[in-house]
Amino acid sequence: MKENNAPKTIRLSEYRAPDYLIDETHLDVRIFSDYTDVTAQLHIRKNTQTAVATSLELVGADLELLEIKVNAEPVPESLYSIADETLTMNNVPGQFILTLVTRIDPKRNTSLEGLYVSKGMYCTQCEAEGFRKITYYLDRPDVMARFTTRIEADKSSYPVLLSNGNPVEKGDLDAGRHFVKWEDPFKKPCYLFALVAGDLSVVEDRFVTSSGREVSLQIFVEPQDLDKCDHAMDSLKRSMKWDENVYGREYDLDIYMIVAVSHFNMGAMENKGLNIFNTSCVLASAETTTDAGFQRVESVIAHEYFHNWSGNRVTCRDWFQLSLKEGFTVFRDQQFSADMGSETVNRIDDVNFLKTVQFAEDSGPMSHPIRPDSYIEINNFYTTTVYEKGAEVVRMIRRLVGVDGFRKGSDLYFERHDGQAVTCDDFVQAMEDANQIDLSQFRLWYSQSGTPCLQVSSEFSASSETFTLTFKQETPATPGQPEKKPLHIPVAIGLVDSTGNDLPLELEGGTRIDPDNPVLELKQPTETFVFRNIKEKPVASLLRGFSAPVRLQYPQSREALAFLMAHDRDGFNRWSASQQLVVSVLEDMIAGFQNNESVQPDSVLVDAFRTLLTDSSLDLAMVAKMLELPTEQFLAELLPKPTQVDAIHQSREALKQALASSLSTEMTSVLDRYPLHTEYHYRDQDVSERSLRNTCMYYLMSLEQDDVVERCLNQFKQACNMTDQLSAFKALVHSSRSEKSQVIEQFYQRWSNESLVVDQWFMVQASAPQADTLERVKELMNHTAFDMTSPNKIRALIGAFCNNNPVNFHNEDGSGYAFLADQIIALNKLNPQVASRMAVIMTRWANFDQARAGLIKQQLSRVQSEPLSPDVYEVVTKALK
Ligand code: 0A1
Ligand code: ZN
Repeated sequence: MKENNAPKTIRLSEYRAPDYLIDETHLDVRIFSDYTDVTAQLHIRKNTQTAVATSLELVGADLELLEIKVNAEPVPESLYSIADETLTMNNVPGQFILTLVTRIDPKRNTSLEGLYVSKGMYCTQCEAEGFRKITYYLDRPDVMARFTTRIEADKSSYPVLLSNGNPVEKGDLDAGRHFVKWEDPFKKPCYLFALVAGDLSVVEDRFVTSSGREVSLQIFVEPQDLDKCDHAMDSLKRSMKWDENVYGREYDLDIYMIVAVSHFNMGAMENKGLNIFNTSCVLASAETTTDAGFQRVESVIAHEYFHNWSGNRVTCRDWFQLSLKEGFTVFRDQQFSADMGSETVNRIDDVNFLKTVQFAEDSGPMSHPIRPDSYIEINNFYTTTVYEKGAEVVRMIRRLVGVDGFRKGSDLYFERHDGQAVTCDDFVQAMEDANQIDLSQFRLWYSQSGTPCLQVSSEFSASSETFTLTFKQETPATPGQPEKKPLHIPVAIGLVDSTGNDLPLELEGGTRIDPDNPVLELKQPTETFVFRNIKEKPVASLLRGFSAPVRLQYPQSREALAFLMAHDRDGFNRWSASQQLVVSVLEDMIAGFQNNESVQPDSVLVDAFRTLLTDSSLDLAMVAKMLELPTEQFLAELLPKPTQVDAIHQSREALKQALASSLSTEMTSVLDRYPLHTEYHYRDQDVSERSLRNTCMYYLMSLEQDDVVERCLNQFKQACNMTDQLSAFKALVHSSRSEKSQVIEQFYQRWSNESLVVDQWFMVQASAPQADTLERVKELMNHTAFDMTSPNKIRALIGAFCNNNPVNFHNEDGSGYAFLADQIIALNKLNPQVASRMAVIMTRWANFDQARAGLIKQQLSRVQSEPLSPDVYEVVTKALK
């Protein structure tokens, strides 16, 4: 671990092409019980395009160098030096074979980068810079080599030995050992290297590509999970087909392997031909996985598969370009999920996430553009900005060039850059070249951070029959960017007449707006659009489908919102109107709370919700979404600062109860209309029914009346699937009913052997609003099922408490902050990546009142006084700047 002597800042402006290239990488990995030896044979050549240096600098971390040879000759110690994670060699030839033997200790590697052991299985994680923990290398994505990998291990403990590409040789060795040799025909950067050794079972299937090649599909899991692979396999086949149909992309190897591991820092990893997945993103069964879990598996399987083209065939030149592969691939997986289910519901979920998490990130001290210009630790930049805002930027390009234009652009991009390591600018250039358009102002979305605020005003003139919309855009200053330029913003709109129809849009001057894609393109700080032939005052529906990642400020009356909620042609904006209506009612209640008055919710909202619950012509999935109250975190992000933690919580609870009591008849009849399913199917209708029933149950449980509690207990006992069981479990545990301790015990007894269900058990308890939750969380950290080396467990218990339990985490006595700081300090040594993710929570101190802000900063300073990993160092230093 590098310690507090201010780790170096890496800058995009200082990018230089590599002086040396590696054409071939031959690895021989010999796994022994106490250590692993890696022999790397690297075919190195000077990069004639750029090279000035005659010394070669390789990077490595936590390695013991046992041997070093150039063209089979040992290198004398005087000709190389090792210092601070580098191996420098002077006077190397223009082309040569470098042989290195390094010894590593995977069993003691708790960082989960490089080669490590998860539940007895060896596996790797090399993105972004984990390969340097395996051997000294040019660990940068613009160095691409062809790899062969020979793995050797004890046969009975590690019968399965996997790496990228195709197996080309295998055999038995002395002393019960065996080996397998793999060859990957595609050159790749080392971050896509992977290796697995374990005792795994496999589920197999096949896929025939559009050109008729047969691909063998294999999912490797622990034997007890064999029955939980069907959904992942099915999702994989649908992803392969979809990428052929929608992007014309075919799979390129004979095998596609997925391995599930329980200890994993992220969701999954797209290593060429050998994806490694967090078990939570691959395993699914009716009994153990919720509908949301099924959805997550489908989208992560798709995401990693799509990387085969957007990431692997065409990769990133440097890590500043991360959004080139991640923004584009998230966009692709979002499109896929939309095509597999409800486009609108998927869009709502994605936007909700963006507005809750990314908007918060972009207004805090870690704010950065989707293409950052500097970093200390690249692992800190796997963010919602790079991923989700990056996807929004790609989505806007598609909106600007149209669906066909976008396909032309992506075809050109893949064709032009296949086998290369390129930049975000190359992607935009391909879109421009394929469509002959100018995206020069649009490029600012890549370099400018912060969420633009879009203020809109409107005016109807009956006499001139015009409707005028004025847009004013402004992006607030962010760290390192005091001045902002106006962005190119596509705003999809409709003007809705009193019967709910969209009016034809014609601007003064005669320009007609395409009725199939009605978009206004903003480029100036202020722009005005005058629509003519508008005979009655319309209701404006703005930013349909959330056409740009901006904060829209357009004050509309509650009646107008209720009208849009019922009539907007755009499903996303129907939902958005319902949320705005709820927020506006909550604002009244919060103000009341602060004056010690109890405010009843406006009848406009109660009536609108009644319609949702009773109108049988409405789409069930949409009804369920619209009835969901915004989370406290969403509200905290949206409402003025300092965040009124308690007022938000109490008012939201009060609103929930008021709605439950005014609409209890309608909600109870939903429970009757959609009784528990006796068989589980993951299909739209069933998912919507469960979602609506459980939402109503959640409202009704807030009243804590005996009949509902009885119903909830029955659902807990009788549910045939995890969605229904967990909903009932959560409603009970978050109530103040005495039955809950028994339910907590029963749930654990039933599921103690299912690690992913135990995660849910931790999560529900950690997010309980009751005042004793922190004590309970501390107790649970001593539970046999808790494991401080497992990121899933840490996220489920510590993460859920700090992220999903605002009233308790932000307790004004500071106990939540002190608890989090203790965990960051402990994790900093074990797993810097996870520690730094936890530290990010503390960067939001400026959003809170002085007392809380002071307490958070005190804890940040306490963390800062420790010897820190670069990961935590960067976050804490930026937070305290
Ligand atoms: N590229 C993967 C995400 C990933 C990133 C970093 C990791 O370890 C530090 C692991 C996975 C994806 O986008 O799915
Ligand atoms: Zn990705």
